[in-house]
Amino acid sequence: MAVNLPPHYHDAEARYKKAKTAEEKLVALKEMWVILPKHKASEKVQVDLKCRISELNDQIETEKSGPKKAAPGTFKLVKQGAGQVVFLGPPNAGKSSLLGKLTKATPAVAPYPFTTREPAPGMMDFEDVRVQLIDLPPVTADHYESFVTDITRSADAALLFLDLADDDGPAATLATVERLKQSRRVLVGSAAADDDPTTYSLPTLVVATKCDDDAADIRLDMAKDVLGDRYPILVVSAEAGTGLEALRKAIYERLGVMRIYTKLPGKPADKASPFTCPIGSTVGEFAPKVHNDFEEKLKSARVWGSAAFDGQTVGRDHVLADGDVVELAV
Ligand SMILES: Nc1nc2c(ncn2[C@@H]2O[C@H](COP(=O)(O)OP(=O)(O)OP(=O)(O)O)[C@@H](O)[C@H]2O)c(=O)[nH]1
Ligand SMILES: [Mg+2]
Repeated sequence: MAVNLPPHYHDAEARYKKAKTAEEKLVALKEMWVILPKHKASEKVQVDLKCRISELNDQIETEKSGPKKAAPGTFKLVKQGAGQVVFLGPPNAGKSSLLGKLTKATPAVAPYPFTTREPAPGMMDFEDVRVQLIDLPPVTADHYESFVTDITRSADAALLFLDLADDDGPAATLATVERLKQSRRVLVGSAAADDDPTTYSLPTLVVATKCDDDAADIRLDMAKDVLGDRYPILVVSAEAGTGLEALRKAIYERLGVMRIYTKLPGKPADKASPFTCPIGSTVGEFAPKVHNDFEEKLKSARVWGSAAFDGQTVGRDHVLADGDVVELAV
């Protein structure tokens, strides 16, 4: 969709291009953000601006915090599957244990805090899709690995851990939320309007772990008092295997994506490996996922499922639904 940008947006963009320092660039980008009309047609530009503003903020912060320490690990995790979900929470809450239960990964698990030091990915199966889960070192008021800032920027959702075997569990979980906020990562329960370009909002589910503990119920009530209804809460036990299937489903649903199957003319649909795209995507938005060329060259599509009748020819603006089968034509 074309975006009509007001002339003073281009003036601000010119200032951005001329800017020499990160601070000057940031000022110009923030002006562009304020001027940019916020509607569906400008969504791509909004995301791009937010990314650049956040990166510059991080860059300025790192520069201010002094000379770089001997190359602390930067972790580039290639996104795979229907979405990327990061594990955030206090130490010893059972993050790595859960990763081991939901995926084939074999992270270190230990009965003491600060066991996990580096990001550890694993792929979780849910029906016919896969979701990438990333276990991270714990986040507390005093312990924060700087790479968490980068990894949370690229993630699609977060699991926030609550330890039901620890009396301090609710307070420790809140401390994680507050520490992330300091690094402009805001964990949100519902898709609230996100007007602040300097922060990243991550759709979040609370995972209350170790529900096999004798006093888990009492602590869960305490946690509900503290957290209110900010986040959906899923109660699990990695040890007893409780609640894991419901959690898989909730994680997939938190991603806000739908499954689309493709087919070639005259052939049956490929039901083995669906594509995924944001709920509400149109044919025109979905097509480039299959091949970049479709962005320009797509002429029409036939749709089975959400169309008025099976195999109906539809245009780029047809809104797809979960489970649709699509045949694309150039
Ligand atoms: N009772 C019980 N214990 C659990 C459960 N899940 C994990 N644990 C125990 O809790 C301890 C910490 O587990 P980890 O998975 O290492 O916790 P973590 O959150 O990854 O810890 P850090 O890496 O230090 O942040 C271990 O002793 C686990 O055996 C559970 O469902 N029930
Ligand atoms: Mg761990």
